[in-house]
Amino acid sequence: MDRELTLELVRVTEVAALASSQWMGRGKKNEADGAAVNAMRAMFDTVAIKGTVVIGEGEMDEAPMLYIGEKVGCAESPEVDVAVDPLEGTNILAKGLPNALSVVAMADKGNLLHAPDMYMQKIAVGPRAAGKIHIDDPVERTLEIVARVQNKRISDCTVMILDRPRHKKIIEAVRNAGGRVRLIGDGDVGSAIYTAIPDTGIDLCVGIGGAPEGVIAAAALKCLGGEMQARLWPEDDAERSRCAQMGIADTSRILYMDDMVKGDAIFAATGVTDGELLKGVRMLGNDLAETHSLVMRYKNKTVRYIKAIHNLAYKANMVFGSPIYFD
Ligand code: VTB
Repeated sequence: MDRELTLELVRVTEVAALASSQWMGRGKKNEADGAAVNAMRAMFDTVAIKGTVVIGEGEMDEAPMLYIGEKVGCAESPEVDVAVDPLEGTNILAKGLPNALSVVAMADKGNLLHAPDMYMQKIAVGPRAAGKIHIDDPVERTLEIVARVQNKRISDCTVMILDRPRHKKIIEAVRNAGGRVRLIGDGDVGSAIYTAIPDTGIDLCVGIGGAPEGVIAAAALKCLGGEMQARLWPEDDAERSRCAQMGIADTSRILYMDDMVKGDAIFAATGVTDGELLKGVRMLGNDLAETHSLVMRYKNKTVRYIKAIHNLAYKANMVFGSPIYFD
């Protein structure tokens, strides 16, 4: 994968963020997601790759675009695997809450885990704790490690966890150990990434979230030198047989970074609503819109933050499908 692809990938998340942000706070998550998908799909057609969507909007029969197996890009090479989440946090965007992102990860063909749409148990940490944690450690022990390597007290550590009944025990355990908990409604791609960026104030991310989101987050953490460990979490026999089909017969198996993302990786994210890491899309008037993005690549470790001013009059078709204004 050429270095230039990193900047190409930002264009893809930017346009998806611009499109979905038009639905911010309107209570319509499906429309918001649809707008992100359409825009991202259209922009992918301008990127010089021969890409296959391995993590996308669903199976071919359930998603009209960016479905698993769909080909994207306008060139014959390089052959790459693409993992997309055009709008990570559809509910939070619909409610106008923070931390909605548009994200894409890319690796050489065959190098991304084709995670099925099911749950995944995850733990994510930044570079200082990478290599030192274990998914099966009690969270109290993980907190001790994360605090020690960062020269912090446990009481200074914040753990980001999806606000779900299934996390009741782990939330209690963190609090009893003296740690702080930030509960989020959605968006555990972001929370995993925040652990690897010091000024977000997030030290650890644990819990059960979507498996596709887990692989995307692993690609980002790989570029940042952090670590994610995971385990697929099938809920019934149909899901267990899907795991077996993809070569994971033993679902208790721990997935390490290389199991999820091999070799080089590129990751791009654009903020849709304001978040810990990126500002959301700002409408500046006169058809101008501002986006904030992050793009990085495992091979060279450069982390770029890109602020862009877009003139929507010049990309209305790409962003809106056709010009749509909410008067
Ligand atoms: C998480 C979260 C996503 O799904 O992966 C979550 O990061 C897991 O599913 O934004 P549940 O909502 O069933 O707990 C999302 O909320 C949506 O994909």
